[in-house]
Amino acid sequence: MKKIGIVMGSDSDLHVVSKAVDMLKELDVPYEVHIYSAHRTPEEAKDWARGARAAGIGAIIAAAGMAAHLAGAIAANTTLPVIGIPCKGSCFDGMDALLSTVMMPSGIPVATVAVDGAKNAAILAAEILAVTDEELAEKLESKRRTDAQAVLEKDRTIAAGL
Ligand code: RP5
Repeated sequence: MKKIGIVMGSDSDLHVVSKAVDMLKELDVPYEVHIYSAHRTPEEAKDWARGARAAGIGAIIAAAGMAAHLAGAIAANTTLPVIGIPCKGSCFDGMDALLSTVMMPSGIPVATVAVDGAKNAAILAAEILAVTDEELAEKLESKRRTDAQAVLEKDRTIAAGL
């Protein structure tokens, strides 16, 4: 199976990214994790993105906050699908990172999830791999069924109790 490449701009993003790691673990999807910054270590970020396909990576998750150019800088250096997670920082409720991640120029796409939306980033990355992996596709279907059951159980509880 291809693996997911996860990169974050700083270890201060780890509390967000760990939710993506947890989701990939739950789905038994292999991954590798790095800290590279679009601004502080631009050469290392570029080199990793350029080597990602040859390293067996099938999709990339890139998380960053503030002037969050990491996902775009990675996407500029690979044609693998890149999923951006804008991370909420101390200002602007993450709007700075959201706009920096989502507003990509035509030709270099970044599939941007919600601010701090690490779990969805992992699910989307798994869905990309599942296009050619029936077993993973079935795991994703099963998770949908389980999640739906959890909602219906809450519905039964609230309907009975109010
Ligand atoms: C971004 O700047 C990082 O992704 C992080 O969200 C933010 C702050 O980084 P630190 O100053 O905490 O290392 O590049």
